[in-house]
Amino acid sequence: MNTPELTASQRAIAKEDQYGAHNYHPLPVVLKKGKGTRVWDVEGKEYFDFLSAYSAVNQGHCHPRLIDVMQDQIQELTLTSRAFYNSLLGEFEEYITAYFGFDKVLAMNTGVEAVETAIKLCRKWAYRKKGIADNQAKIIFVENNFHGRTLGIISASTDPDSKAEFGPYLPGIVVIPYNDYPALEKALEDPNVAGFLVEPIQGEAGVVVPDENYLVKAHALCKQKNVLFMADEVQTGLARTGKLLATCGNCSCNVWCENNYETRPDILILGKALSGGMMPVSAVLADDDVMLCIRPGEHGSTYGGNPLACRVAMEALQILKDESLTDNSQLLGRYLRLELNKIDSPWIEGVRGAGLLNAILVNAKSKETAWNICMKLRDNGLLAKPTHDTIIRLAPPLVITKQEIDDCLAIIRKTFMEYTEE
Ligand code: IF1
Repeated sequence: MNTPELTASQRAIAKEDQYGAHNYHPLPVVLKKGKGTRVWDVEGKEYFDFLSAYSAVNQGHCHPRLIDVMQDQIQELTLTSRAFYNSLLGEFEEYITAYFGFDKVLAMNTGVEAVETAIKLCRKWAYRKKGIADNQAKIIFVENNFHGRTLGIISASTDPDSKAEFGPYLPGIVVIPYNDYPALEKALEDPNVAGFLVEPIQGEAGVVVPDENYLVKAHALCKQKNVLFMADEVQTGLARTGKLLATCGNCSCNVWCENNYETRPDILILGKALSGGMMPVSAVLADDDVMLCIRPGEHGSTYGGNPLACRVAMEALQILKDESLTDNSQLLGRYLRLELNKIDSPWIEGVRGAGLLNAILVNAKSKETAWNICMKLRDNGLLAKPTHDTIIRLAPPLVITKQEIDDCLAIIRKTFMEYTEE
């Protein structure tokens, strides 16, 4: 039915509401175009994107080099399945293993598939290498984790929205507090523990950065106890936190860092920006002693390792290097936090983050929720998504310039000043 009194945005929202499952609560803005750090809605209004599709478009929207390789590859070959070899998978595997310094990679599609792959790999290793009795392997997770939405991984969730009424859940999971070394020490006393899976910085929990020595100590303890340290860098990886990976040491990536890990994971999980927003591409990296525990026929995916994904992923990784996006993320992230901290607003309780993965903590006593502030930011031309009631995530594409950061700071200042005037 034609309802001419509605705007184009309202029509699009009504359609989703009528025909789509109600499994999301999006900010009311309907996007139809993106370029670099900007997106445009169906009415033509321009916004700075401060979510970057949850860090999937680190390279910026519709990066011309990604468009080029996609257009080229799409005319050549897109999918073979793994029933046959393809001419790009080996090339991609060589490229990404050298890039991150691991023996082997297993290509998947979405982030959560890569997480599930890591769990399966860890269990195989537990039975085939560590010698844990069949079906007894346990994996340690931390509270407030977010690793995706499959039944397997929500079994480790502590968020009722993600988990409740989807049971029964997967066994073999132990959940301990995050950033709590003694809790990990205690959990690792159990000889049936095979792995520890953690986000180096927690995303959905509200950009929670652990104490400086937590990951280093956790990593060392895992090594000592013969437990696999698995890093979910789906969101924190690929230059987002000002380093190539959040598990890297302090690297200055304009002098391209050669796998300078501080806490080198036994299993590294990547996704999101691995394709720069073009298509789902994820990967699990490990050395031979772990990766070769999975044998032919034991794991896979129709689309995993497809030639199009391989081309796009190599280009997406090469862009991080060529455009020094780790450096840009580190420098502009530091500058952004410095300037945000200068905003004198009773509504802001604090600012935290690493690189260009940041959050403003909204004063819980304020009468406005993070959601309402995000609505005002939207009106002023900046898109950010709240998490929980009091946290606003700020994560622009890493191709953002200093001038653009200044423009965005002006929008954020203006928005918070509007509150102070009320
Ligand atoms: C949604 C959050 C971000 C992730 C980590 C694995 C996955 C994710 C560390 C799974 C996915 C997403 C998915 C998105 C919302 C989002 C998110 F708010 F829920 F936590 F980014 F902050 N590991 N994160 O963050 O990857 O299977 O989705 O490709 O709508 O659920 P996926």
